[in-house]
Amino acid sequence: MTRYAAPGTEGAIVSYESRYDHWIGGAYVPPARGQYFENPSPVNGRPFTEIARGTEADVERALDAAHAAAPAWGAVSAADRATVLNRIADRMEQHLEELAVAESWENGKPVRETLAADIPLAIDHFRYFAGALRAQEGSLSEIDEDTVAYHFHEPLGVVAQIIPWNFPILMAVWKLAPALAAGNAVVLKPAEQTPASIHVWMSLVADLLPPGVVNILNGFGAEAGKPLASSPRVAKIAFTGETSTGRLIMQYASENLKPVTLELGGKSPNLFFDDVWALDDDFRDKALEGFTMFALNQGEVCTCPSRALIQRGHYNEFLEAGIARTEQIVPGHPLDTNTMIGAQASDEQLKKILSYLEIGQQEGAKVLTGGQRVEYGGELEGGYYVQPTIFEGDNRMRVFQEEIFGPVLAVTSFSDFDEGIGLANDTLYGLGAGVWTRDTNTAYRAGRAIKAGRVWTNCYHAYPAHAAFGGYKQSGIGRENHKMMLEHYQQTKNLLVSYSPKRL
Ligand code: TXE
Repeated sequence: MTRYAAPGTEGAIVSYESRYDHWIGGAYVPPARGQYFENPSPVNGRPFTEIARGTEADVERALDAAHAAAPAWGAVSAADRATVLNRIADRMEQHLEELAVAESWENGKPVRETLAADIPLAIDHFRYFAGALRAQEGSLSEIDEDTVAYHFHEPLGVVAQIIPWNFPILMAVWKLAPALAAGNAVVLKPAEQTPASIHVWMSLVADLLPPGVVNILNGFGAEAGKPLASSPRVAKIAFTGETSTGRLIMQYASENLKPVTLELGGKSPNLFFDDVWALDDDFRDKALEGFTMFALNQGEVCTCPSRALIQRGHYNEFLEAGIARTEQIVPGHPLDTNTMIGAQASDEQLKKILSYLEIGQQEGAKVLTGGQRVEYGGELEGGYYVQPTIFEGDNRMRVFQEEIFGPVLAVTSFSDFDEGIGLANDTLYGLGAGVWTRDTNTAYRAGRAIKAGRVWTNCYHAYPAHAAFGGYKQSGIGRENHKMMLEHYQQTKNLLVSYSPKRL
């Protein structure tokens, strides 16, 4: 077991600046209005740095820098752009622990996850898009024997990216890697709850990128995000966040007819068919692990498997074992490598989760385990901690229908395939889902029948760079990850050429 020292204390491996301005054109630029806001760590609720409060004037400055940098970056050869991406990955790998601790301290998530998942996945994302770019090809259509239509990929130019607070570095990288690979310059706005770790990342890789190719604009949604997403000077807006914010982003973009990709909320079902219990112990064990995944990242994952649907044949046994397994999740200090559940990302999010713990009980859902805030003393005093909680109820309840974004699971049963799929699809959302069965026919039919962009089958919460990720229904528009993302950040140029010596 390792216990990393908190930033600012003796032996710490990451140090934050006491203040972060905007990162624009390869340098720190103070906010036009001179205002800053405090950034607390969820670990103890205490501010550890202050952040520039961006407004429209800052957005314009960031866009000026991005426009100045975009043509030259777009003209860099694919091989050289790929080399830059690979160098960024190498640099991140050299500083893996530092980035992991920075991310945990700012977001409250356990360092065992940032060390093993968040940062390695981000590193791999850069490497994947470096490779995908090298392998990308244009195409040609033979119109007739003397006429050819060539199709080229061109960068969009300057793109806006607005990200949330649940995976600050990984969400930034999911958007930055394909956009940079495709030859664009970026203005990225981090979430106001977690703006600092992306600056730790930026300072580590700044020398590898030409100035102005990546600009980090700090600030709040309405003050900095809105003018960015409303600007006619961006060629695309990529957004991850709440569904209602996604609707606003689309409205802003429609004014200037700009394309959007939206990665929004979810209420993902996790279906356990009867044979999971009847089969061998190893598989049962794996499924139980899948059941507890609702608490991963404190439940602050858009694909959180927040509804467990268990087939009736073995409902009681499975649920009992699932509760026991959930109670083994180790809570504690996020910088302790033993800890499996850390702090919620913000005070606001903590309050939202606690309000749902009350709502669930008011509407008659039964608490099977958890249900309380955890208040530690000492170093963790003032932090935002919640027990993993399981509600039993029915799918019409609010705790089954609304995105809580905390370690809160709603459980119910189903009798047969059709009822299970009906319950799985009875939600406004369609981002993720899980299916657990060894019956290949059931697995295939369930996977195809669930209206969600990703259905994990006999696994959950895996996010490889080369699998497409995104939502059906109100969970979003477009995809992230996978080489198809390059085209989300490119224009298609068609040259239609006649080689015929004949007159028209
Ligand atoms: O999201 P917002 P919030 C869900 C989750 C959570 C809830 C609220 O249920 O409890 O949303 O979180 C920027 N114009 N998800 O309030 O507001 C904002 O500054 C432009 C699911 O944090 O959507 C931040 O950078 N930008 C989700 C980003 O949008 C605006 C992850 C996300 O904030 C803006 C996060 C505006 N008008 C929350 N308003 C997921 N799908 O992963 C806000 N922003």
